[in-house]
Amino acid sequence: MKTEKIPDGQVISRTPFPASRKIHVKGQLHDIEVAMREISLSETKIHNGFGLTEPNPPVTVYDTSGPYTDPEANIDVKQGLNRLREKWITDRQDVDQLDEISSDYGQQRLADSKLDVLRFSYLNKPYKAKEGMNVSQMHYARKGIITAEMEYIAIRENQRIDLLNEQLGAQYEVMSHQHKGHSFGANTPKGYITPEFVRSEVAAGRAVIPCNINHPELEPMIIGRNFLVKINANIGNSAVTSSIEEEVEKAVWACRWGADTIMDLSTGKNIHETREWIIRNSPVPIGTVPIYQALEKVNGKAEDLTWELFRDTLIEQAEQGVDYFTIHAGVLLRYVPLTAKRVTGIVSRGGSIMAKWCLAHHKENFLYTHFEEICEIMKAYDVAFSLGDGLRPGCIADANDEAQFGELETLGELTKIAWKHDIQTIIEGPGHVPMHLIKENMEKQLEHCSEAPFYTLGPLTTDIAPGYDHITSAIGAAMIGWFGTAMLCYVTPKEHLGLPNKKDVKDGVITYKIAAHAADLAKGHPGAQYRDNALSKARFEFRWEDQFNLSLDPDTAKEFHDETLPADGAKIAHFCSMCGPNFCSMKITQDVREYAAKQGVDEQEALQKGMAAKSKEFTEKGSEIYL
Ligand code: IRN
Ligand code: FE2
Repeated sequence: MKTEKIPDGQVISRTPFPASRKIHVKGQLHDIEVAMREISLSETKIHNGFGLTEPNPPVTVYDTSGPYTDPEANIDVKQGLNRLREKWITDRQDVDQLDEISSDYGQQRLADSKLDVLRFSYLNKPYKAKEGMNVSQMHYARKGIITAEMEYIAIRENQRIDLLNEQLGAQYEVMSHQHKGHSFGANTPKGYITPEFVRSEVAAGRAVIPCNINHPELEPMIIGRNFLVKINANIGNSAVTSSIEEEVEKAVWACRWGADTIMDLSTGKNIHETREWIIRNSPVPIGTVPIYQALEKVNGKAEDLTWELFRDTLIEQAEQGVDYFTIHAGVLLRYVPLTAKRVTGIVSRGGSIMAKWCLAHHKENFLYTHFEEICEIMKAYDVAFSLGDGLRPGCIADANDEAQFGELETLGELTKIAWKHDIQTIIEGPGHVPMHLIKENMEKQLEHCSEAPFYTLGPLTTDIAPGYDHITSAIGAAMIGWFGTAMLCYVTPKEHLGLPNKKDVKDGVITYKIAAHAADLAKGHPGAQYRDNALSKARFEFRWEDQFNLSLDPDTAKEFHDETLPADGAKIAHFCSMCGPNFCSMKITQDVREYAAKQGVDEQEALQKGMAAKSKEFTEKGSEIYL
């Protein structure tokens, strides 16, 4: 067998973001340190002739990049990340550490494989709930317990520690951090998320915290419509083009640009090892579609799948630490004929596998008939359900049809069963849906699935732009996010065309960050707008570097600016190459304000005068817009 080379630290992206550093906020209820990113800003020059300046306080942002962007973090991919949750988990005293892996396949891999990846010493000893115990966050939440994970999330979601303290009379503190007492400008909506609010949302099933007890490396996050809208990035090899090494880097890369969760959709022969690598080195929750690996085990023959084999696969992956499973249990035998007249039939991979199995055996989907047994596995490790939309529409013509909504009703029925076992559950959604049909999706999901979080793939709002489907889908994603979808599954520019490369992954993630943030603004999430305000203020004051540093993708912003004005001086110039020095509206407004201050007239009056002057200048220069 070919041995995969273990990547050394060098291949993993570790560059910190410009003008940024990691800060850690200490918990109040638990011994936790919540990681965030702080962007420092330059001063504002006050134009009053005295050369005075005014400081701009640093901006703290939600950070998914994990320790990779922290130059002080000691990272060795051969060891995996620091197991920060391990103590939280063992302190609850409801888990046992097993002597060995209990899935047959996992044991076999361990015995057969000479792959370096299996050197992780603790791999042989996964955690599992003690007999009869349930270790899901929903279970704790319903018992009224605020876990360390919940407090972590409350601090993280707020971003603005000053407001949290003010509202709670608490004293959350930033550790090893010189700028105590943040203040972030006046025009930000006030609001806060408390640890108790996190608990109550999880208890109600309106939010989930994907956090397998065997993935102690993750930094807890929450998926729910009363929190920041999250995004998922799919990664996965194809046998031909990718190595394990590249897969780990792809995960780290996706997190760097803002992926809140990663789904490992790997297929092929080293799937177990690939997943181990990714989980051990991932600061974000990992999801999988276990039926893919089960299919691999029966050499791609869907009809050969059995419940026993699937069950073993679930245990194998749960013991590795997968945080959520896509389970296509809603693809019922009776729905399959409803897809016959569709333009694109069944487009879900998992959905088509289950449909094929159902038809071959003329039996009900075994994921449906064994659902309660699946629940027993989920609660022993705290794996969350992502109930798959195996019948989602694959084109505009098929949107909102009977097959799609029939399955959605079944997913609602399964949600109730999962909740009976206190299993955290999210619901997967479409797909391809034109804008005017999007709202109905959200309304029906809320109604049928009792407000369990919705997690959609886009939706793509048109089919005519292959090569640009990150955009066709971000339009739908922004809309459905605004309507209440909790997590958006990204689509890359390569969708429908090929396997995404590194650039595609970044483009997909940034595009979805935009959709998610646009939805957060529209929903009025407390704290969402302050970054916009800080960036706009920097833009207006021609603090170019600050504008780059506050942006989602500082590298590209700077690169584009450099393309036409590469000189260092241009980074302090009061114009850019778009309008040039004479026609910058922001410059004109500033001139007007200064003029008004000097003249002692009000801005309105000055504007009249100033605009008249500019109009004269414009006419004199020949009234050309593009010089
Ligand atoms: C998200 C919402 N609906 C589907 N998804 C994602 O699509 C799902 O979580 C998985 O990552 C991917 C492929 O799923 P299928 O094609 O097996 O359904
Ligand atoms: Fe599609």
